[in-house]
Amino acid sequence: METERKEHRLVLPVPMYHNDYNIWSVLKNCIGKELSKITMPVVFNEPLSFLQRMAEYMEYSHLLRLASQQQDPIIRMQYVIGFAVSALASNWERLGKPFNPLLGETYELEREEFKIICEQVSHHPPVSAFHAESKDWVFHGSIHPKLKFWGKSVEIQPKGTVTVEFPKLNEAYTWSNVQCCVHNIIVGKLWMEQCGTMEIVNHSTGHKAHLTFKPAGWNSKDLHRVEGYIADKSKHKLFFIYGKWTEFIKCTDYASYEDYLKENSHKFKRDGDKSKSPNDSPSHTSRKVLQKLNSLKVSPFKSNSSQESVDECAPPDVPDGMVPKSDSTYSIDIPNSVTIWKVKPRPLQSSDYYQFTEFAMSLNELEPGMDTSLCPTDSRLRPDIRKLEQGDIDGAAIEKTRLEEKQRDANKHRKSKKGTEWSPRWFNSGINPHTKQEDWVYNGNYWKREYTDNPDIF
Ligand code: CLR
Repeated sequence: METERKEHRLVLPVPMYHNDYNIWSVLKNCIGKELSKITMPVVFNEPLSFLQRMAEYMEYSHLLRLASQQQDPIIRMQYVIGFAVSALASNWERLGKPFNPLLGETYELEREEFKIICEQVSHHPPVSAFHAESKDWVFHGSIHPKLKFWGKSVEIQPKGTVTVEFPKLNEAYTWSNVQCCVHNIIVGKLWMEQCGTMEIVNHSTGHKAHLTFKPAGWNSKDLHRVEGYIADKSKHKLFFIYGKWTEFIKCTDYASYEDYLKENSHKFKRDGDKSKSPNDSPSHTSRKVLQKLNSLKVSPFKSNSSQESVDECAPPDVPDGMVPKSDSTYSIDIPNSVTIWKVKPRPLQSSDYYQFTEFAMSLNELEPGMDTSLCPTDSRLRPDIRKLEQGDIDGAAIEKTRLEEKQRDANKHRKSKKGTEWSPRWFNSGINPHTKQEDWVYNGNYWKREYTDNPDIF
């Protein structure tokens, strides 16, 4: 399974075209529409399909290998948490819209440690399914991004569950991703946050991780913050988890966290009494400590009662049109903490290349040999995405329209003929054995590389 280490491209062929179009002029006509029905001018796109964007979940897949190597189920859970949160990191500042996958479009990626196959299994509603595997783990799921307009912001809920399996350990974990909110769609600069609760369940041992992705909140002090705990099956909290989905995830045993809370409330009083320096005025210090404590206390203690309120992407306390700044001066470090995951810095040129990570830069690369091996429905062969990548915006727009019309005609044709309904080629609809819910199950055939009777979608 493990393939040799290859060099991948580090940058796209040309820098992006920076547009100053107003996104609202397009979106105002799209209220209530399904994400797949929103057609935006290509200048709002990034040169990747949503299937490729899904493959970005894999950037830190080594965490799954580390998880599978642990004897202790709690440490395994820590790495699975690290993986689940790290999978969202590449979304930071990525405000280009990936191309809607065409029905039947596929995307494969083979790397040293894993291979993944993604397929657009349904167009209305848009559902993308994926299945990744390595020698130690399997990771699969499906995503149906659901769009909701909230006035000045848009909320995107990635409906669907994802599952990690460690076959040798006979263990499975499932969770659902939190929603993503894009703000300032009418005026100002777009910015994004991920909010809500994520519950990661180990179906074999009953351990659960309960994570809260916080809204930026007052003063943006909680921007990108994630907090929560790991509990055993009798709901005893064992570990405290904290970090930012854009930067890192750490954990410490729950007792150390509780001690830290107590100690810092004393410190808060002492500092208030003694501090003399002007920059460290009592009110300044106590406000800082208070902020810290508040931020720490919110989710773990109120998690059950406040679940509903954080689940909805409330309007932010950030002023309209403004982009909140992450406050890196205020970073908590609780004794006995271990870092589970840390983000890789973005490449230097990232802002000229759609804010891509190094991993994203490589996803649409046509590697030597792919011309003969690749399935003809692969996203890399989409002419509209390729043209945008090469900076040919007009060409990309023409191709995009052509492909969308071609897809519409094919749908009409299938509807008019009985017995020609679409069925996905690599996934079957079925029941997820762990959640007992409907899911898309990989049929195991893609990597045989027998690509015959390919639908003509490009
Ligand atoms: C976020 C992480 C989730 C899966 C997911 C689903 C839909 C994606 C979203 C992620 C990130 C933001 C996204 C969105 C679809 C469109 C939107 C790429 C990857 C971009 C920013 C376009 C916004 C334009 C609107 C204002 C219409 O697990």
